[in-house]
Amino acid sequence: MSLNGKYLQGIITKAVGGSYDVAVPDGVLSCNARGIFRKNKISPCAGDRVSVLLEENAVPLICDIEERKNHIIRPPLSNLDCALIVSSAVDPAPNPLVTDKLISIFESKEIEPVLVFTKQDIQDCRDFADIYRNCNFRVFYIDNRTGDGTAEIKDYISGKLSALIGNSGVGKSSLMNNLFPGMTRETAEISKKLGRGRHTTRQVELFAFDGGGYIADTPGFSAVEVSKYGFIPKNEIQFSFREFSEYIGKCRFRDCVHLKESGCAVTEAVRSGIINQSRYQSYARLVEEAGKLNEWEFKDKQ
Ligand SMILES: Nc1nc2c(ncn2[C@@H]2O[C@H](COP(=O)(O)OP(=O)(O)O)[C@@H](O)[C@H]2O)c(=O)[nH]1
Ligand SMILES: [Mg+2]
Ligand SMILES: [Zn+2]
Repeated sequence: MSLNGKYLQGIITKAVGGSYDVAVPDGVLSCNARGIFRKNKISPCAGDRVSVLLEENAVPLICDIEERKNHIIRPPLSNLDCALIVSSAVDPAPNPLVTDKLISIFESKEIEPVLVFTKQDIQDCRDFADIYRNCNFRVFYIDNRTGDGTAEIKDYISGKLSALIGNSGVGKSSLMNNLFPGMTRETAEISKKLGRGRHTTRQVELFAFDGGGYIADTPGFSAVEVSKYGFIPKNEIQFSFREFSEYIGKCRFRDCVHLKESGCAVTEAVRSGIINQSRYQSYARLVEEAGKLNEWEFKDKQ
């Protein structure tokens, strides 16, 4: 049967300079994209679900992009189910504010934040991890030297589209190597041997699990540039702290932002120890930062 003129459904696994790898049921096609996307300022990116037109003697052509469930601009990724926020117990130590900011942004995009802790063999950070477990986030511990914990996380992310996020040195490449035996991602040791810095830039690429699902290996996805991933309006930040939800709406003032207001159910829960202090401090910082951004925007428009 000829495939000429047929359309295939697939997912973009790699996008480099106008050329796209699309995983289709029988393999991976190297594709171009219709000019209309560029004209409409839409860049097809990894994670996009697309329709590819096959024609004789022509490069397969991406004709249609399914509506995105969510999208991140830097690194460009669409349709994420979950964000694996990787922190190491030490070197570098976990950062509560950065962690909470990332969680907040992913929650606002309806991407499930999942916490992954490495280097427990060097230092214990269970107290920090428990803050998140108590808020009902999934928490995984990985020992990248032995591979302990890899099977559990693989089980959880199978069938989903996820991305590894975290600062340089937390063990993302080591985890990829453990998830895909036989694959060799460049870890800190290898970079050193090759005389390169840690920040070797690579393209975003999705790697397929045998049981379905993909993981994005995203070197550019560092926690340092967290503000680039998204911006949440000041009044909406409260909704991205899931443990606040049962208190929101119960404050004396309807427009309460849960900072200094009297009769605030959220700050009351913080005082009585139900809401974690460190999480609340991050919330207050994010609101403060968003307030400044709002002000600047406002000034711009005057
Ligand atoms: N002891 C220990 N070292 C780890 C663990 N995970 C990663 N490392 C080390 O931490 C360093 C940074 O790891 P790498 O995978 O390159 O981190 P990346 O920058 O996030 O990709 C390397 O020297 C790894 O061997 C772990 O669970 N335990
Ligand atoms: Mg790495
Ligand atoms: Zn309140």
